Amino acid sequence: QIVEVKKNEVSELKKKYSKSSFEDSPFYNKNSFGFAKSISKSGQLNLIAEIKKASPSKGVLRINFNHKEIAKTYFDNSTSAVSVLTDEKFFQGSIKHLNDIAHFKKVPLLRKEFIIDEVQIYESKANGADAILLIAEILSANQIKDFTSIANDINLDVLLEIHSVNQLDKIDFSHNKIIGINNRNLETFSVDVNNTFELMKQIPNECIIVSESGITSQLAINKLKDKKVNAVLVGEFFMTSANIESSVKEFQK
Ligand code: IGP
Repeated sequence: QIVEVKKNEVSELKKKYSKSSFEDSPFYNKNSFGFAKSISKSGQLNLIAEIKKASPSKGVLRINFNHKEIAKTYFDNSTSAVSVLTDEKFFQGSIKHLNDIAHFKKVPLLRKEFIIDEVQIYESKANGADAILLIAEILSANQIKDFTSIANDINLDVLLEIHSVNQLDKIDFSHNKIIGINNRNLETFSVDVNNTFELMKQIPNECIIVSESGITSQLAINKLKDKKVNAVLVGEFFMTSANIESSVKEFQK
């Protein structure tokens, strides 16, 4: 269903823009902040904090949502990177949020979107992203390979997301070194951090591992630290917190 919506969005986007129209953006020719480096600092569990107004399973997560204020809180509390949802239909995000935040960013920005066409990769760069998400489930092995090269050519890192063993054979780990393991089952929406530990076993050691979704407790954080996971991606826990700043601090203890 999401992919159908994205196909329409992409065809609209392509009517308006081509690669060259994005090249005029002030962000396009600027160097990126290194996402891979920032989320793989050794001896710590690096935090990628997400800006996510709503989710398909829970609806609106935060009433007084202000993307710039949240970004500032994340920047000022030494997060390793910030993830910005740009999908409008299901997450109430916007590409404008990314662009606004990019003007005062202090850490690398990940564009959180369902990418199915290269035009979205150019659009990401033009709006200040340092990295993009690719979701193995909705892409072919060839698309993963091509989109990764296109992104890397314009200085964007790629976080490749998987959530089950079925997707492993689509991946060439010599090209995709940053692997996100989604703990959320996309059919039932249930979350289980053990999914990270199970899938990690099948991924080469030199990869950077990001555990995604459903991380809401210090217990989960400690387990992830123990197993030497490089980074966590946390959205809902912060979005539903009365005090984002203290929640971020608590998570980084
Ligand atoms: C964050 P959570 O449970 O902390 O809000 O999860 C992030 O992992 C989640 O938003 C996410 C996502 C995605 C959203 C992971 N993969 C793909 C949209 C598309």
